[in-house]
Amino acid sequence: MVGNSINFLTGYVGLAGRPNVGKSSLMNQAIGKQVSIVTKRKQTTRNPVLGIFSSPDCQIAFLDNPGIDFKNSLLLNKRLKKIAFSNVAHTNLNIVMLEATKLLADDRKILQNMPNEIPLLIVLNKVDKIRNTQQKEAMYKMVAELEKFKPLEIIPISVKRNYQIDLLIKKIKQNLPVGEAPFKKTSITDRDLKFRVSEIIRKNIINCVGDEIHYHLAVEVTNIEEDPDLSFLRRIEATIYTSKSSHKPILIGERGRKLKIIRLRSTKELKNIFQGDVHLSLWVKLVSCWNKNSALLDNMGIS
Ligand SMILES: Nc1nc2c(ncn2[C@@H]2O[C@H](COP(=O)(O)OP(=O)(O)O)[C@@H](O)[C@H]2O)c(=O)[nH]1
Ligand SMILES: [Mg+2]
Repeated sequence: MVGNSINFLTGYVGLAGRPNVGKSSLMNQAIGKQVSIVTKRKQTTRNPVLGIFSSPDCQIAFLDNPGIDFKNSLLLNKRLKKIAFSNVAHTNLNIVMLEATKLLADDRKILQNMPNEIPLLIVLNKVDKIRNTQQKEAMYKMVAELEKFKPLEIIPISVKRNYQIDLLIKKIKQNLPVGEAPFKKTSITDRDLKFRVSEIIRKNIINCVGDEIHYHLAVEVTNIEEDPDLSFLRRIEATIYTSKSSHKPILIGERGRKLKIIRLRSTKELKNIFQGDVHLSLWVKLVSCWNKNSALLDNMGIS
């Protein structure tokens, strides 16, 4: 336990918003490590990820949530929406993240559905995209409209440019209760290694394939084993599930080329995490309709 001082501030902060607004990026930036994966694609975050920010006088447990999409009616998506809303129902403080350049119907719907009794900060991310006076004025108008949701504050930030992230942390801190740190100071997430490894592999797949394919795949790490004979080389085995037979050859690529790129890129990142050598084996397996299959989604922790 750290921080048993009476001045120590700590609590859970929920991150909610549309897909792709930059929730996972913010959490990673605040913590200084890749805790939650980030890509250009929607639906990158499926399982909520807890990211822990520690400083000498506070500990913030960020709950990074899947993006909320009211239009997509796939079972996977309905579950993601349910998970996100239930995760912001028991926090000390919530952040709804929007893009500074646009306020969409889904943003308003998310704000309307946030629990009234939990303090709210609204964060306008990607201000680096605001280039002219017109866009600036549009943002001011947006701020005026957002006041009706009664946030504690509306804070413009840019994760990309590291603009006002420290200010945001300060505002979060000011609104957390006094208490003992729930996590070790050195912990950055409560997720286990298998989950973190599977997410890194999934990120590299997403970066190598199109949207249509990434919605239909999942990754499971089946084994992580140290080999003491080979200077503690780690052998990692993972299966990539796809729900469409036509996607299998695309994932594997001509003469296995695509899968090789995915394997090499993932291995490089995993070596950094483990600070040592890694041998990664990947298999691709067809499991029809995993994203519509309630039992399989339960297995993946998406319930
Ligand atoms: N221009 C710009 N892009 C950003 C910023 N923050 C995040 N992004 C990008 O937005 C995309 C989605 O980010 P991600 O964190 O995965 O969003 P999430 O779906 O809300 O978790 C990624 O391509 C990020 O690099 C920012 O401040 N400015
Ligand atoms: Mg995310």
